[in-house]
Amino acid sequence: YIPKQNAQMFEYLSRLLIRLEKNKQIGVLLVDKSRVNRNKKSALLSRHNFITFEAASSEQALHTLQRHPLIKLMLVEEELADELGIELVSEARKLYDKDQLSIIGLSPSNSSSLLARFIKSGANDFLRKPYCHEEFFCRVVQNVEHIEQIDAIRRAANSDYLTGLPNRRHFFNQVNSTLIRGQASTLIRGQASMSLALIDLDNFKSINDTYGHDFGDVVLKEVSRMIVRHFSRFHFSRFGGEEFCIFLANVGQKEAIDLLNTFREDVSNKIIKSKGITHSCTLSIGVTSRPSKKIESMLTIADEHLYKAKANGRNQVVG
Ligand code: GH3
Ligand code: MG
Ligand code: MG
Ligand code: MG
Repeated sequence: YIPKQNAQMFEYLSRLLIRLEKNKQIGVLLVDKSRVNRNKKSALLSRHNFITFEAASSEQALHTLQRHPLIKLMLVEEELADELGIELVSEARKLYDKDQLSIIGLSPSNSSSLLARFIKSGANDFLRKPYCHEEFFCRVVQNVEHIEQIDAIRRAANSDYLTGLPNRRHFFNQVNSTLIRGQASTLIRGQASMSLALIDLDNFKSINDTYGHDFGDVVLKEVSRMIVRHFSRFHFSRFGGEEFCIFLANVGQKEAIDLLNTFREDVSNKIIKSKGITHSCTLSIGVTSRPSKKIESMLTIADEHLYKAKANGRNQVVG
């Protein structure tokens, strides 16, 4: 399909180019017991820049999915080398939600009930054989875009708009699942070490009052960048306003206080410049290293320590 008018043509081509660029990051898994058929589909998809993976059996398919997180779409034939396509779809669905992995079932047009069973087993879509190339690409792209849109929504829902840092909700989810997953067993035996720090900028209201809200925003963004640099291996978030929170898994009290003091000094030495304004800021930190199964109880203690840091004159870590 080639649009007639120049303007339409231009729009069509630029959308196509953007799509082709994005496809370079997207893996598609072709599950088909026939190598010839796999190769045909693979050649088609490669023409559109997709990264293709192939599997003949259900077992191979699940293995490949596990090894390659780039795979966002799986095309499944009705009969595979070891079991039926719909069985693979059900198994894959137990491991990957519809918003993580799109699945398209492929089947001859005379078996409508099979197409329905693909959907019931968890496929997002199906394709009747024989299909033309254009239909093939429409379905592939539509399902890939669906995953991308959900990804974009998820990213927006999990991050703070001003600083780009994970927001409070995302932070809680991440830390709670870390606590449930890994640490739960060692925690019960009293072996886990972990620390939680609450960071609050000092006299931030007066920075806003003196230099304006925009400069305040610049300060928040700069401090956020420094948090990313110092604490990349941990979970952190913009907790609200001018407060940040860091969860240091497998870090005990002494190491936590050292790391936080290094960060605190780095911030206080940083000269922040924007639109002719030059200023530096300090921050206070409350930290607790008493492990708990509930992040909420660690937060309460960290907050008490933060209060002490403020009362003691600010620009310090209290643990
Ligand atoms: P303390 O040292 O006791 O923490 O004093 P403070 O002035 O930092 O504390 P306070 O809680 O009184 O003030 C926090 C200020 O942070 C008030 C609020 O306007 C400002 N703030 C919160 N969110 C933002 C933001 O997104 N941008 C800017 N520029 N300011 C913000
Ligand atoms: Mg505050
Ligand atoms: Mg305050
Ligand atoms: Mg403050």
